[in-house]
Amino acid sequence: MKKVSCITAFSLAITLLSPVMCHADNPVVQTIYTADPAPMVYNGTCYLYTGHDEDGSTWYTMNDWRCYSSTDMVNWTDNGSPLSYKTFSWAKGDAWAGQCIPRNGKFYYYVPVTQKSGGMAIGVAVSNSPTGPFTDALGHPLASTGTGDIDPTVFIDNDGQAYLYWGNPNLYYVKLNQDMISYSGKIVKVPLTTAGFGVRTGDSKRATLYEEGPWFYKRNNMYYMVYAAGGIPEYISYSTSSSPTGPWTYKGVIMPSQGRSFTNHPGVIDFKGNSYFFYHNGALPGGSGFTRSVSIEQFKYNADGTFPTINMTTTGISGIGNLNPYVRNEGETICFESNIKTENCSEGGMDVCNIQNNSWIKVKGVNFGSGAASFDARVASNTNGGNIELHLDGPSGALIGSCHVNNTGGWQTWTTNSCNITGAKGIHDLYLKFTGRNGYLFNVNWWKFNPIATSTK
Ligand code: FUB
Repeated sequence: MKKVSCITAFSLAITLLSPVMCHADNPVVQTIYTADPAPMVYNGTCYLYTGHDEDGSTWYTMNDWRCYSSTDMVNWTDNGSPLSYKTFSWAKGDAWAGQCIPRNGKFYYYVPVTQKSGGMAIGVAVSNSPTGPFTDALGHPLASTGTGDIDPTVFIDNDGQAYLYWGNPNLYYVKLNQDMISYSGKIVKVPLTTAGFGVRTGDSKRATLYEEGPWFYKRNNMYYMVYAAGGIPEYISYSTSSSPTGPWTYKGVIMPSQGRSFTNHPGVIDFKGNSYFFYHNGALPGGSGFTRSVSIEQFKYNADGTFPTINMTTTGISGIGNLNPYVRNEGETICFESNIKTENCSEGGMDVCNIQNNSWIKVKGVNFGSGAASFDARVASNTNGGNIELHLDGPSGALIGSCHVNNTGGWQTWTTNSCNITGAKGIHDLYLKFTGRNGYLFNVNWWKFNPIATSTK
């Protein structure tokens, strides 16, 4: 296993900030920098596709996309990287903002990349699974105008017609064919009228507020185009239409400019009866316009379908339902964490790695019901190991059990360890707090509690 050096300014800052950040649930991912959120609802799960700003970036240094999933919107499972610019043989870099959509049992992921021949273009990758891996569907770009071919957004209307919009500074669209990997007709350049996209002043090149990052969808027969607006720093505005191809009417600002990132990028979904607004900022330690992080806010549409103003928070959102501790839960299912990383696991999926003394993982809203009797964890260690301390409601909250981990003979040599649990009843935030000596202690693949046996009469 390749150990990532995580004793960096980033990790140190996370650790130092832990006392104040331990009640925050935004940003969604703390193990890496993420950007350009693209949520997708499929089969009762919300998949969150993101871009990935490399540590220490001073430009949009982005090599792959990442995928997270959740059924409760607060505990997110890290599914690793489903797609890289390297998947496209004709691309040489710049895994910028994309969006994935399901159709006919397959998943189509539209992304911009820089071509080996120069200039950016829109590619499409396909997979049988929402978590990938995705393969290049065409072996060449799907769409290219030669100018600002970035930030594709895709939507399938009730009549089955799919639309792909994209672009900066122009806004283009095509009508995708049923196969989702070709289109009919020409690429259409949307007229960026001031009635449709607001008035920009002081910029001789742009008359309207539209900048980039469009997010296109329909709700209650109204079509929405939500986008990054206004230049530097960007804010999020939107326009609506009664038709999927406009004309558009400018509706105003949703999220004003805030935070340390001068770009922002929207993603909007309804999930399990709630509405969610995804965006990015520079909220993690070391965060900036090139080291961004995805966050989520819950909101309610106004009665006429317009947006309220949505501000960035670190508190985040309430979860939907509770997490069941009596089934296998992935170590990389995380609400918030301090000083860990994730990596590909030899047993499939991902595992939690680079665990050090006092690292912790918060899992929110765990329902222990009438009580837990014991705890199992799938662990591996190439050093002296350490302990998994199980605390309620805080990293120093009530201790309900402690599970020792020994050297297992390798970072990917897995064994299941168990320990007794006392005092875990009802609903709590669970903290897996890791203790031991210096250096990396052990890795965690999954964990599971076992309930107190109840008599069956
Ligand atoms: O992440 C790279 C670029 O920054 C995206 O394509 C834009 O939307 C902006 O977020």
